[in-house]
Amino acid sequence: MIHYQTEKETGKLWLCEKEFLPEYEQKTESVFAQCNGYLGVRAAHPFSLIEEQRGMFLCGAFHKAYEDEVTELVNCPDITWFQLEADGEKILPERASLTSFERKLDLFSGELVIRYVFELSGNRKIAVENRRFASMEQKNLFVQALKIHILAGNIRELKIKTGINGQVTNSGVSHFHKSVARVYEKEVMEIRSELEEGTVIEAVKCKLAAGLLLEKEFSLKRRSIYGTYVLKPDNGLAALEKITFVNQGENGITADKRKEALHAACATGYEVLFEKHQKRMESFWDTARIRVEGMSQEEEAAICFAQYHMIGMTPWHTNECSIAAKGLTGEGYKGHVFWDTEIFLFPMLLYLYPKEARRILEFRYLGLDGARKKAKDYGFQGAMFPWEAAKTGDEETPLYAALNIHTGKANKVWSGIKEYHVTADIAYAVEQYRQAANDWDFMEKCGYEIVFEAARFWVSCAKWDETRHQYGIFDVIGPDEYTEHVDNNAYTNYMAVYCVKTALNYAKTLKQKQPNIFSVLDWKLGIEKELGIWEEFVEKMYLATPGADGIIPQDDTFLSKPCMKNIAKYKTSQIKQAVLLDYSREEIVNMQVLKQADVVMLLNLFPHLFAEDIVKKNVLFYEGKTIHDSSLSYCAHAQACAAIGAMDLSWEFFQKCLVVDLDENPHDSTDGVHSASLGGIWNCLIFGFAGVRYENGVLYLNPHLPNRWKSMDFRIIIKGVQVHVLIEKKKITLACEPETSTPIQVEAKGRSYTLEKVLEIEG
Ligand code: IFM
Repeated sequence: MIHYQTEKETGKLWLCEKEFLPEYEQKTESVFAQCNGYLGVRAAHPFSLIEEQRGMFLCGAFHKAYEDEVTELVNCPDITWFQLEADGEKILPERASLTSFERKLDLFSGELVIRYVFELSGNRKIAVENRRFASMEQKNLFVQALKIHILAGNIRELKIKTGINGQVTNSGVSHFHKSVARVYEKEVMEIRSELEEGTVIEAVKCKLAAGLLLEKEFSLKRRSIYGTYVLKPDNGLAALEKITFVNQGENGITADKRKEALHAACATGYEVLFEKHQKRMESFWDTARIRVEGMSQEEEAAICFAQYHMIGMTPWHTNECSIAAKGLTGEGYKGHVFWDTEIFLFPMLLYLYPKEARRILEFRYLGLDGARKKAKDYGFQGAMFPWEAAKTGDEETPLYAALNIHTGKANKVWSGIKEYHVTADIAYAVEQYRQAANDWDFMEKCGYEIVFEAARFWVSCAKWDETRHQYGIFDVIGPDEYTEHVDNNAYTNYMAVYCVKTALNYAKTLKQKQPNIFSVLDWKLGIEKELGIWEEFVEKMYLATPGADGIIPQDDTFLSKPCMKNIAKYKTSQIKQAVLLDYSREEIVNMQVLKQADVVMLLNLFPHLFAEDIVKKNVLFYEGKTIHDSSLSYCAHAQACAAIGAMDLSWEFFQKCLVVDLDENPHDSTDGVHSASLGGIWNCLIFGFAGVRYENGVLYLNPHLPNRWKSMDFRIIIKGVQVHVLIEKKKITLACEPETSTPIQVEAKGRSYTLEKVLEIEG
């Protein structure tokens, strides 16, 4: 069940919180956050609340506070706080004085609107409206408006205090070693907050939008600066607009330029700035919108919610940072980047915004040195990409997790050391990108090197298995994190072989057709002498095959472990990872129980790897053993079940993944939205329900629409051509927008077609 209400009006789709519910505060702050890829601001109330967890995060602004701390995305000085007094009476959102309330997010524009009606002493009543957005048109701008309307009684003066509060921390850890605040021209407040490597500059200007300004004064506090504005309502109305210019470092933007930008933005004002921002948002939606005939308003909102956040977490401006597991909406996972990005979030970018997809891969290219160092540190060759990345290619996974409250000991985190598959996931994304974007320039500049270095890593970590007379990859963690230290995890081995095969194909083709490029790469990496061993790896690596019962073993020992008899208890539990309350980690590792999709992920990435009946058997078999304790699991299963035509199950999982961030549990998403799951919603829609797959120059369409849906309408971009896809129960229509001179090969319903302009496939 979705916790929020939805409302539709022309051009708007609102996600609404209609009741004042402090216990949901931290969740709603994440869910309703304003993000533009450069900055992300949690949707806290303007007024202080005990339950609040204010936060502003800038893409790539990482810092490590102390030696034994982890590098994390820094919580930057807050700009959303306001204090309001009406004739000396403080306004606080307490239930007693609050007679009406709503906080709502327009999923199309990303505007947040918070409205309160307060009853004050002496039968006075005021309405307060706070609006804000993170500009997509000017990435440095965060724009807010506070409007006060007197509904009853007489109020002579409204005192509004607001500014920049640098007394913020990441859950108690302070990152800025220095903070300098000042006021320019008696109107622009600024704080420069210094990290070891970089500065965050926030400059604020407030503009009177209604009423009369009686007084204005500025005050400095330790690491904060405030302006107090005393307003006389005019016709019962007073309003202030607050524009913030946020910048990482100077980057050529001097104090004068910041002031200039603020003056210009203030002169333009909230409404016009918003219109411009909205236009940019509309252009995103023109490409991204998925229209489904037959879905409920809640489903539509949940899908738009997923896309809204994906748009907001994408770095549109740089390749120097990537997308974190919580986007820019919270401190969770320290702002780190996981395989979530390349496997769950990357597909939407690839098929809708290929330029940005390229940047995501360039980020990994820029991190190659860190990945090479990791490989070397562990005795391997090539590049071993970090399981958790921050700003570089260095491994950032903490070595120990939180203390076990019963033993007082810290649990060792093995994923940074053993979850190798991320290296193949990145290479997989490169190959997907090359195929769908046809971007050979990227391959020359970055792609070949990523794939070659990844291949060298895989070859170097394979070991000869005397019993099997094959190579194996030992002691790893696959995607299922409840199964540690296993040999020959099927997902890992298949992905590794795919990576090395891809590298080998490129190396051979380059050598033959573009020897100059090959020699430059060979000179840099020394790969030619290794091609023989790559070949041997591909031929002799052990790849699990289905047993007599059709089941592909997840790893060498999985199928010999005992089953968990009471698994149903945990599959249906409202508490995430409840299984860890009853079983120790060692016990779980030694049972047939999965946290999340593993073999099922492999089948999602390679739907044609096995015969249909084998795929079906394995999806159902492994789902039965999966607790779905990771937010990455429901979407993966929704997609996999759709692909095998298990539509009831698919629907059940789809409903669950739609509400991963929106459900009624107030404790979910408090430290940020679940990016991978949001990406997985898109993947389920496009790859699962619409059955899209672009492989080796062919666009495959094998739709499985949910029964209650009549049609699905969306766009994808293939080799630079935008294809408008309409899937109806008995018909698929494809139209190139505009008409293309590069025809696209299509395969649907067992037949081949060529798409040039419009293609209608009946049946
Ligand atoms: O990458 C995931 C992992 O697969 C499961 N635990 C959470 C990580 C970040 O989302």
